[in-house]
Amino acid sequence: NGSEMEEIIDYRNENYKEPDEDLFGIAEGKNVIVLSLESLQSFVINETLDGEEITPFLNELINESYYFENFYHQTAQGKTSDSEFLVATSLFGRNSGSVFFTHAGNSYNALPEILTNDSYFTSVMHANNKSFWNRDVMYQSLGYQTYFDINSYDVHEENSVGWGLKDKDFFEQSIELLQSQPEPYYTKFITLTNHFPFELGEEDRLINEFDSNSGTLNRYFPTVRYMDYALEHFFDRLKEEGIYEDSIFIMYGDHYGISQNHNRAMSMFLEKEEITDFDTVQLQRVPMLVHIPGHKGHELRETVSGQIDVKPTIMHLLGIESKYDIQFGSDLFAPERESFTVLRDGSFITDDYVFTKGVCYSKETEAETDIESCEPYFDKANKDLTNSDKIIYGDLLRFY
Ligand code: GP9
Ligand code: MN
Repeated sequence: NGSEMEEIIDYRNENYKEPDEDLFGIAEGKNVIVLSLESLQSFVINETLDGEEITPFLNELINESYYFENFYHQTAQGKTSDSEFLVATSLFGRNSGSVFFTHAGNSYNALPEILTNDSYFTSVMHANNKSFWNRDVMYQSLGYQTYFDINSYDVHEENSVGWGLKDKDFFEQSIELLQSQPEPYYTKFITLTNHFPFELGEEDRLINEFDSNSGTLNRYFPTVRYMDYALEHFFDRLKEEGIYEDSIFIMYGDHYGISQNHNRAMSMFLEKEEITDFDTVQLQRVPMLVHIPGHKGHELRETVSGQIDVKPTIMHLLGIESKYDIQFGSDLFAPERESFTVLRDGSFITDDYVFTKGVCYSKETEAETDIESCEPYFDKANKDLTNSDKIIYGDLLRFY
């Protein structure tokens, strides 16, 4: 109702952070290419397996990008769809089920809608059935103009593995679709090959499997390596076609690929005695890159952040104010941003602490510490989640 919304607006205003003046509008009028990277977690970045880099292309690209090394996924059961929702709305998905199914009819004022109204052409490219995750319905609520689903791709046995079209073929076939769009465009790509159960043909295996008791973790490395290879090919093709220079790139891992069921194998790979609850939270980090061709200021950023922060970040890079938009994240580049993020299960992370399952951990010692150290953040963590939930359950943005 109205007064509930007033409170939420006040909360939003208190938490709003001004953008960095030097970056505000830096990508105005450029194409925006968003890459949702299936099941990619940060623990593989700049790591090797049997002496081979797992993500050689991304490791290089990170040096020419803003790379957020403490960026967390905030998804729950809605997996990819939760990540899409977080990025589009700067609201949290549900703590169970998927908001893509339960609240597809709400008003959202989502990023695609904002950009469509700002004369962008907005689309999603993903080689799956359009109704998967109820995308065909939800994408309309989010304001996408077009969804290039499996029917836009030539998919057959030879170019498929696991869940469907292989990433390299997906990107290759997407070039033509990109070129069919009016500029500037905002287009999100959702990759597929690095999806559980991480199947891959022998011809695409560029790195060994890991050797542990978990076939899942073992197979994860070759499929991550393949996705990295497909991305490299995509960037090469974008350069060849002259698309690269006129675009900016936002790339992130959508959610974890390796669940806690594989902790023993994971502890072998990380060379740790065991995977603690602290480690489990830290393993929820996913890569996040902002790559602006020709830009000189690219650097590593340590700010603790999450998918909730992507919407204001993109808006500000494109020169669009976000002050009057209801959001629970803040611009990753905002000079005054608070280094903080809350996960959907209520765990939260700051520069110095990790709170999870009722325990406060010091990042420095990785051990339990006084609960008092985490207490100052309890209220914010709780309000971020509950206010966001109120908006979704009450469809409150229809009043705004
Ligand atoms: C399916 C793909 C994978 O279209 O996005 O979904 P997920 O299982 O990761 O949520
Ligand atoms: Mn996914």
